[in-house]
Amino acid sequence: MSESPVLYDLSDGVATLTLNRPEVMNALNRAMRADLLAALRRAEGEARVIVLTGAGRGFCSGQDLTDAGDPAAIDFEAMLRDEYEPLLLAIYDSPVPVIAAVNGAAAGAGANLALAADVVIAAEGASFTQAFTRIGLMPDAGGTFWLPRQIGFARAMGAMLFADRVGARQAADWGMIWEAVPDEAFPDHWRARAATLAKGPTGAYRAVKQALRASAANGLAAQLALEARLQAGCGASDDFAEGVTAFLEKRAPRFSGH
Ligand code: T3D
Repeated sequence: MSESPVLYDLSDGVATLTLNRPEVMNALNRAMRADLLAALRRAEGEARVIVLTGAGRGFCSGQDLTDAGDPAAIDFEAMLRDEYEPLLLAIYDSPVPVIAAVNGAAAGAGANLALAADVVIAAEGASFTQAFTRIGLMPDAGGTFWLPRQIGFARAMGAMLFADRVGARQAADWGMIWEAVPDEAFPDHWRARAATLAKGPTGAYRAVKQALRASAANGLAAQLALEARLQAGCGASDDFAEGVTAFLEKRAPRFSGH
């Protein structure tokens, strides 16, 4: 039996989802999309943080260009709506933080899958390429949503028109990702970051995600009202009580995630 296109590991509250088609730089075919969605659903029920990463030397090379048969027969709208959109929304709406640990090339929908995560940590040897126009397509998988917000309109436009490979260091300097880490330090580094979030106040993280996501559409008054409502929830949590107690007792907090 062939190996699953997405490997799943749950350990100490961290669900690690590894895209596992290294021979094609983890290109997304239908089976991988279905497996990834199932893995995300499973993880959000049992993990306190989710990590997406890639097997081998690539993160994800986007749509499997050998998967679709006759390109003229592809129903792009249906495929994006039925297979990509649920994946991207599952990451965006996930109740626990999602880290993309980008170990190598991320291209096309693979780049935008990474950018959908809450935190992107990349090895310095990794890169992000809006490869779509190289094959006569426009960016999809949320790229036209994320990029102008993350790096501004001019850089987003350039990245999409020229389809240049943007190295991890530059991506970090531009604000496209959280951090670029030397290759040799990368595996230990993202694991340490994931462990930190897995031991943190999960409800507060959920509120952070909700508030930041909503800020893209809200005016100030609506955002202030949302903050007040979400903070009321955080204030009623066990984790807030534990955080304050730990502070007063001058010790590290032990957050339960409740
Ligand atoms: O159906 C639709 O098309 C609609 C949806 C579109 C969404 C999209 O994602 S469109 C964009 C699709 N992706 C790309 O255009 C990226 C294509 N790949 C690359 O640009 C490069 O491979 C990478 C930058 C990712 C990595 O470059 P490099 O030099 O490190 O590796 P490589 O030698 O190019 O690739 C290694 C192997 O993976 C190679 O196979 P081989 O020659 O060893 O047998 C290559 O053909 C294969 N591979 C890489 N990307 C894909 C792929 N095979 C299938 N699909 C791929 N996307």
